[in-house]
Amino acid sequence: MTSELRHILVLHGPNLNLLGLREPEVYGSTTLETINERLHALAATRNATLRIVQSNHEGVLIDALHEAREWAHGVLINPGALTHTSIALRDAISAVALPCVEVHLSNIYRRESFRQHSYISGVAVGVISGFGWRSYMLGLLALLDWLDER
Ligand code: CA2
Repeated sequence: MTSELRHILVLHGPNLNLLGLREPEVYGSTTLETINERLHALAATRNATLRIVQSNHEGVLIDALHEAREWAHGVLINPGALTHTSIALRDAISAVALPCVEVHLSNIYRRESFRQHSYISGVAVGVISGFGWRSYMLGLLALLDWLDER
């Protein structure tokens, strides 16, 4: 069965541009560019297209979400540290009312207590945390399956 064509916004939050270049013991040695290539390849197998935005600025991520109302079917997001701080990002996800899957490279529940609360999870369809770069692949598959069932 061929799925309907889907358009997905992928958002990477602050500092994720440094992936693979710093702290590989925490976040792995795979670069963001490689993750993006793998996401595009996976999306192509599922009749999905991706627009990918990385920003170190909360407002840029929020603007991308607002614009996505016009074209996207869903959102895959690693909010980075904004996960633990940003009510504005949570409100934007809630306002655009697009299904959103939250992903994290690390298992945030095994880390410092300040990382163990997410403002985003309460407005996400689901959360995948702790599988390194594979969290993104699992998250994309979960989002596309979720959309297929609706
Ligand atoms: O595990 C994740 O994916 C995080 O969202 C990553 C965030 C962190 O603040 C969250 O608690 C969990 C940090 C992203 C920063 O990425 C870096 C990559 C390389 C070097 C330094 C930071």
